[in-house]
Amino acid sequence: MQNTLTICTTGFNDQKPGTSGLRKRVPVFQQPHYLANFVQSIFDSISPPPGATLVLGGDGRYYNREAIQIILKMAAANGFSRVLVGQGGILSTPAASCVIRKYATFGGIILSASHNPGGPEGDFGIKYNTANGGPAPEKITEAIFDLSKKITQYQLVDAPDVALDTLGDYSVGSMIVSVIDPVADYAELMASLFDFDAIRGLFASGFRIKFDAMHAVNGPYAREIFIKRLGATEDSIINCVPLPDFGNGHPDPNLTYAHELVEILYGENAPDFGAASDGDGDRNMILGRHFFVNPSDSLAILTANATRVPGYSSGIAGVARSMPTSAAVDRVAKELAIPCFETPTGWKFFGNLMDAGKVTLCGEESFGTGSDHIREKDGLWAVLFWLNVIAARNQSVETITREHWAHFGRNVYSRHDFEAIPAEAANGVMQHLKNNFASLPGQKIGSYTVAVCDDFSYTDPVDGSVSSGQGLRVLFTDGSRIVFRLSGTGTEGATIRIYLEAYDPNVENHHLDAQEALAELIRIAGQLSELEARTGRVQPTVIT
Ligand code: G16
Repeated sequence: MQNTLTICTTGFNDQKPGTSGLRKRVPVFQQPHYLANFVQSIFDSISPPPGATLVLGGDGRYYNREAIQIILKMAAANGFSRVLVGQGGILSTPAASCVIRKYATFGGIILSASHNPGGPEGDFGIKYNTANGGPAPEKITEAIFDLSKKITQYQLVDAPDVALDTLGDYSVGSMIVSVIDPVADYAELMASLFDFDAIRGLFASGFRIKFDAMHAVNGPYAREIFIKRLGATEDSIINCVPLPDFGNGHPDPNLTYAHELVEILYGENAPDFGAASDGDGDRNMILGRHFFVNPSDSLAILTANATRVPGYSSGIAGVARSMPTSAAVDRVAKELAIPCFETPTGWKFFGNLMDAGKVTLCGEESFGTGSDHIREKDGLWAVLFWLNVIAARNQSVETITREHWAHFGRNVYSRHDFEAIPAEAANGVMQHLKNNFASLPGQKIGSYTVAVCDDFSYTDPVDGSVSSGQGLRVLFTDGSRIVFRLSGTGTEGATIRIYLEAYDPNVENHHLDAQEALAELIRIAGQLSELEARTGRVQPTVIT
C-alpha cells in the first residue's frame, strides 16, 4: 500500500503553455506548488488509465533533478504503474519521443526550456507528449491551462527519492520506476535509418567534423554515435559534458550563440563539416567549411536527397514546413510531385500529418528538421542525414548547397529577432501592422508591390481543428514576403521575429550574402512596422 498525500493549493494564472510547453524562470518554478500544480493539471487532463506507463526525462538543466523526484511521486499517486526515466534524469527531446514510441507508453513528460539559457536564474520548462511521441496538441494544452487556473489540490506519495544515477528498477509507492540508459534506444534507431558504414568510411578517409553539444544534453549521444559507433576522432566533438547551466552559455545553435563552433568552421584549417544542437537536442545548425546552411535550405536539400539515405530510399510521402519557413522545400516537393503542407510555427502541428502518413519529412526555419521516425524535431538525426548525403555524393556541404540553388533557384532568407521588448510596445507593433492591412494591397513600396496581407490561419487537414492568429504576412507580387510574429517561447518581455524571404533563380547572384540580397526588404519591414519608433530598437538581437 502506498501512502498518498493530498496537498491543498490554489491555481496560478500564468501557466499557459506557449509554442512548446510551459517555460518560465527557475525561481518561478521553485515557488511552492508551482510545478506540482502544473503536473497535476497535466494528469487531470489526460486521465491515465490503470496500468499506464509514463516516460520522464529532461535536458539536465538546473532544477531537472528536483523536478523529476516531485513528478515521480505525483505519477505514483495518480495511478501510473510504471515510469521510464533516463539515467541521471537525462533524456534528449528526440530520445524521449523515441522511447515513448518504442515502448508504446501512454505518454511522456519532458523537462526542458530548449535553447533558452539555464542555471539558477535561467529558464526551466515542462511539456507533455502524447502516445505518438509528439507534443500534445492545442486541445490538450488548453485543457491543462484551464485546469491549472482552477486547481485546489494535488496528490503525491510519501516515498524516498529515487537513485536516478543507477540503472535498474525501483519502487515509488506501488509504482515501478525503471532508470534506463538514455542513449541506447535512440542510437539504435539512428543506426537503423542511416548508412553507418558509409559514414564510418567517410571519417576514415580523412573527412573532419566538429560537433558542438553546447554543454547540453546531446553530449553523451554524440559521443556514443560519432566516436563509438562511427569511429570519429576524439577532437570531433566539443562541449559534450552536459552542465546544469550549459557552461553559462546560451544553448541555441545559431551563428550568434554557437560562435565557438562558427569561429572554428570559418577559421584556418577548418574541418569539412560542423554542426551544433541545442539544450534539449532537437535543433541543429549545419555548417560547411566557411559556409552556413540556412535551416530552410537544409530541409529542402534533405528532401531532394532523401532517397540516397537507407531509411528513406523508397521515397517520401510528402513534406511539411511551418509558415515562416522559406518555400525552398515547396520547389523540391513540386519536382518530386509530392504534397507540401504549410503549418503554424510549432512542431505539434506536424504530428497529425505524420500520423496520417501524409508527410515523411518536415522542418522549420528555427533550426528544426525531422521525420516520421519520431514525433519531435531531431538535431542529431539532421546531422547524420547530412553526413549520409555527403558520403553518398562525395561532395562538400557548399557544393551540395550551391548545386541545389542552381537547380531549384535560391529562396534567399533571413530572420531578425528583437528580444526582450516590453509586451505593450511589441503588441503595438503588431496592431499597427494589422491596422494597415486593408490599405496595403496594391501599394508599390520601393521595387516591391504588395499583393496580399493576412494573419495566418491553419485548418488541420486531418482533424479539422483551426488555429488562427499565427503570424502577420505581407506577400509581394513577385513571391517575396515579410512575416511578423511574436515568439511563443521567450520568458522575458516579448520577442518580435521578422522573417524575410525573396526568390532568386539567377546563379550569378547566389554568391550574395543574405543580408545584402535582402537589404531592401529589411528596410521595408522597418518602414511597415515602425519598429524603431515604437520600440527604440534598431539592430536585431539575433540574425539567422
Ligand atoms: C519550439 C517549437 C518550434 C518553434 C520554435 C520557435 O522549438 O517546438 O516548433 O519553431 O520553438 O518558436 P517561437 O518562434 O514561438 O519562439 P524549441 O526548440 O524551443 O522547442
